[in-house]
Amino acid sequence: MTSLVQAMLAGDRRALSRVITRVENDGPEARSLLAKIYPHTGNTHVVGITGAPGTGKSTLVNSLTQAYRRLEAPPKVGIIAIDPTSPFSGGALLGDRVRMQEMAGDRGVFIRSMATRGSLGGLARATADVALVLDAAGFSRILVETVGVGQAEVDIADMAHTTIVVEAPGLGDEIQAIKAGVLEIADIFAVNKADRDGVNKTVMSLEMMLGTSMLLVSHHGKVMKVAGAGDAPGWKPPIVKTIALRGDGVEELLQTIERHRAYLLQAGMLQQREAERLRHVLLNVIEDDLRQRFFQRVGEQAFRKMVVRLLAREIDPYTAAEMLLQGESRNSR
Ligand SMILES: Nc1nc2c(ncn2[C@@H]2O[C@H](COP(=O)(O)OP(=O)(O)O)[C@@H](O)[C@H]2O)c(=O)[nH]1
Ligand SMILES: [Mg+2]
Repeated sequence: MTSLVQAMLAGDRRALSRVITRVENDGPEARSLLAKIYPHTGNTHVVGITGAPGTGKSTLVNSLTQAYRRLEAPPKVGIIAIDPTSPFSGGALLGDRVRMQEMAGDRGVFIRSMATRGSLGGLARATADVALVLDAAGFSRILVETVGVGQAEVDIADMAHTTIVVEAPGLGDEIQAIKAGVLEIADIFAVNKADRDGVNKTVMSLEMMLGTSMLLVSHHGKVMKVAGAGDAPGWKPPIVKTIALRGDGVEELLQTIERHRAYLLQAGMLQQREAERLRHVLLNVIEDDLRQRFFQRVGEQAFRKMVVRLLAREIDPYTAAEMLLQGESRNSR
């Protein structure tokens, strides 16, 4: 097992695939692998790419990766796709897959798609673990594509150093397409499909929303804080127009990501974000472990019986929880 980790650290791609598979499968072996890997991590920049289905996230990840690989000193780029319709997961149109294959020949690029089954929390943890492996293997930029629906957007913001929210014209009413919650997580907006009618309208509604939320923030006295970027005072999320299909604007997007990274570094915020990220990781693991231990000790059956009693109104949830938890400590003695 140690030699597997060594091979992976030395750049062996097959070893990398195997480590990732084992880590994804969870369990004691995964944990001991991660323990060996962890000291070699902390050198990557995770970029989350989120937005509604069809906005062009996969296409953007594709052209962004190629732009990174064209740099004079190209970083190794890891791609993690959580979107089941992503061409990275094999679920897209033929044209997209052909483009993916071009990239698959590049040894500086590693693509992994994650299964969406299981709990959202479990998926977030698995994604974070895979990112750790890629980090240790020297992938200094990791692009994570997520389905832009619901909780996943927030989860990715917890995990990423830089979050890009992708918008596109023609997704119906602009204001509706730009959900309020998204403003809080976006470090950068990419308005993709700039070859289409209505781009400027989309950009303008974004600017308006950003302006309004900035006004609101200063109205409440926190003048320094602007919208987006979680707690990054002084960073106003830039809006970058792209045509991902042709690669237009993608270099500017890359430069904007790097500028955000430099900004976080300079303001001492990269460290702070990292600490926040790790706080989430640790809490995630603890929550999962507590739940697992609880069921191991109390048993599914006792839990289900208690649900039946709840249903019959024989007992209330708080008393039930107390009883189950007490039973747990009795059994563990
Ligand atoms: N016109 C136009 N179409 C695009 C652009 N980028 C992506 N697309 C197309 O939009 C569709 C959805 O793209 P995809 O990357 O799968 O979106 P995702 O669901 O957000 O990952 C595909 O047919 C792409 O070829 C663009 O810049 N302009
Ligand atoms: Mg996609």
